[in-house]
Amino acid sequence: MKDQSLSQVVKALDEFQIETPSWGYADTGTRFGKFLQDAAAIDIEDKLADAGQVNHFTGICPNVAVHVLWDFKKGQNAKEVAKIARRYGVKIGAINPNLFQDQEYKYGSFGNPDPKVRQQALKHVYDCIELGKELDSELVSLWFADGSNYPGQSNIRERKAYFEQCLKKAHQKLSKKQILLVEYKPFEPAFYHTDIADWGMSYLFSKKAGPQARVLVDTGHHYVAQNIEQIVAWLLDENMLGGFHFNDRRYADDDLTMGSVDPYQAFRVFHEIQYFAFEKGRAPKIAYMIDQSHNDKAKIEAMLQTVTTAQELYAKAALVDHKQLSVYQRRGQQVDAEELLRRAFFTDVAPYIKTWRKKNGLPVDPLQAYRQSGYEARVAKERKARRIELGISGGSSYA
Ligand code: PSV
Ligand code: MN
Repeated sequence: MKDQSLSQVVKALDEFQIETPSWGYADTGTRFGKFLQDAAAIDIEDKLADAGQVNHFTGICPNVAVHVLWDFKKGQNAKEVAKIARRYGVKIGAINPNLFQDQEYKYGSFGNPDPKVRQQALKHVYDCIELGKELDSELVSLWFADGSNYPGQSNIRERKAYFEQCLKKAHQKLSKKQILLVEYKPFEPAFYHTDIADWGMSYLFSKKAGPQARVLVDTGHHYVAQNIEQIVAWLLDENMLGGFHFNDRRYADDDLTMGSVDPYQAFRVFHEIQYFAFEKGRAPKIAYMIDQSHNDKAKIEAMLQTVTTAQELYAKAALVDHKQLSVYQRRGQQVDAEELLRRAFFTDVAPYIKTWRKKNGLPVDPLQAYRQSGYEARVAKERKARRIELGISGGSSYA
C-alpha cells in the first residue's frame, strides 16, 4: 500500500456517501408473489431504525429515501417522521412521489390524456415538494410508469407535451435548494412505449422543466448492451447528472444487489465520475442512491453488502492514475490505458478501507459486526409478534 495511493483512496472514501431506500427494508417481491421475512420492516419507524443500523455500521448512509405513499400514512406529521429519523441517527433523503399505483393512473399520470388525472398527479407532486421542504430534503425524485401497451393506443407527441407542461409546473414549486430528479426506464410496466424511455428524453424534459432539474440514472433501466458509463460521461459534461439508483441485473430491471453480477460496470461508472472530477478540479454534486428489490435476501444484510460493495468499487476507481491515463489516451496507447483501469479494478482495496474504518471508529467488517449485534433476531421476534397483533401477514405495498 503506497502512501500516495492510500491518501487518494482515503480522500475518496471521505467524500463517498450513499442513500438507502426505505423500501429496501420491507418485504418486496415480484408480480408472482412475496417471500415474507419476520425481520422485515412493517412501518416507517422500522425502516428508519433499520436504515440507522446500516449507517451505524458503515458510517456512510445518513440519508434514507422515502416513497411517500408507502411510507407516510394519511395526515402523518412530517416533523414527527423527521424526529423519528433523528432518533435512529439518520435523515430523510429523496422524496419519491408515487404516480403509478392508483387506479386513475391506468393510462398514465403526467402523460394521461385526461386533464383531471394530470391534475391529480401534479397535486401529489406539489404535496411531495412541500413535504421535502418540511423535511429539509433537497431531492424530489420522479419516476413515471407512464406509457402504452399497444401500437396506436396513444398520441405519443401529445403525451410529450403534457409531460413538458406538468414538469415545468412542478419545477416552479421548488425551493431554491430543491432538485427535481427525472428518472427514465425503457419498458415496464408499459411494454410498447414509455413516455420517458431513455436518458435523452429525460435530459430534454429536465432542460425544459427548469434549471433545477437533472437526470437520474437507474443502472437497471438500460438495455443490456447499452454503454451506461458513456451516458454518465455525457451527462456530467452537460452538468445534467443528478443522481443514481444503483442495483444490478442479468437480464432487464432485475433489481439485484449492486455489483452482484457485474461489479466492473459500477466501477466504470465511478471511474467516469472521478476522472471528470480530476479534470475539472471539483467533485460534481451527485446523489448516490440504492434502488433494489433484494426479495429473498435478509434486508439489512443485503443493504450492508450493497453499501460496502459500492464503497469498495468507489475506492478502486480512486486508484486510477488520471494523469497517466490522459497521457496514454492522447498518445493512443490503448493497451496501457486499459491496463490502468484493470489494475485499479483488480487491486485489493480491503486494507485501505480497513484503515479508513479504523480512522473513523467504525467496525472493520460491518456485516460481521451487525451479525454479532443480535439486532436481526431481536426485531424478527418483536415484529412477528406485532404482525400477529395487527392482524397482518407482512410485506409493504411494493411487488
Ligand atoms: C422503477 O422501476 C423504479 O426504479 C423507480 O425508481 C421507483 O421509484 C422504484 O423503482 C420503486 O422501487
Ligand atoms: Mn429507480
